Amino acid sequence: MNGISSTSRRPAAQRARPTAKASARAKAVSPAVRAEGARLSISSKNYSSWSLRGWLMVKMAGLPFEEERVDVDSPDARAELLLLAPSILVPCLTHRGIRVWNTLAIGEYLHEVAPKAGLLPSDPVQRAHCRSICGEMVSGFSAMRASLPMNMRARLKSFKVWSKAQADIDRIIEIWTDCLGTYGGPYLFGEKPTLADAMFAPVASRFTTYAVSLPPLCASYRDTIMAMPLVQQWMADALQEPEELDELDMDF
Ligand SMILES: N[C@@H](CCC(=O)N[C@@H](CS)C(=O)NCC(=O)O)C(=O)O
Repeated sequence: MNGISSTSRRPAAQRARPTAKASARAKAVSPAVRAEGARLSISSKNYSSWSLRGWLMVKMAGLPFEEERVDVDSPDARAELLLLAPSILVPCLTHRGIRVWNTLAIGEYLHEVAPKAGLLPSDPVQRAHCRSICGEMVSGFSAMRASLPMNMRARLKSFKVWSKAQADIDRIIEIWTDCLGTYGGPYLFGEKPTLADAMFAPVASRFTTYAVSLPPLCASYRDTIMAMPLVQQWMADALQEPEELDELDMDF
């Protein structure tokens, strides 16, 4: 076992059926772009927050792709992963012979190949806002990421949030409140999910896992994200995963 597997080998019954929304998203990608199959390397669906972000972005772009599961702890898999992503990190997208790693770069690449998918808002002011909060997610919130690692299966009712993580949470509440108030929800930039929602989806999962106290508007946004069919689809796979990590206090 080399640690890399492809979900395309799953029995048909386990594959998600295309929904009307998925077909609409697929139409946002031109036939030429669709024809040249894409691969996305990801790791654990229960623990890997960056994998979830990248996977949501590719799904939202409507680009057909194969998932490559990578066990980042296996030396063989790490060697193969190095061939896929110079950073040895997941996610990494390969499409038309182009490799893109780093989730923000993947999102920007997808916006280029599927401009009609609405991954970024069409209004330039909103687009700049969206890019800013995506960048903030990628480069910030290290205390929250370290002390509340994503663990989609877990539910902790009385988790003590330490002050530095709470400061990160407060800033996220500020970002969400601002976006939902300005653009009217239910997603951060209005009626359709954008890259920003993919970026913050693992945060919604963490807030659910650790029962983080939120104002009603943000709690409702958290629930909207957790109820998204794509997030539910990912969650169903996460629940099936055999891997368990004892050290919950790591950023994975
Ligand atoms: N900022 C990077 C973060 C990617 C990242 O940290 N990925 C983790 C998984 S969630 C990883 O590949 N870890 C592998 C390792 O540490 O060996 C991105 O945007 O893609």
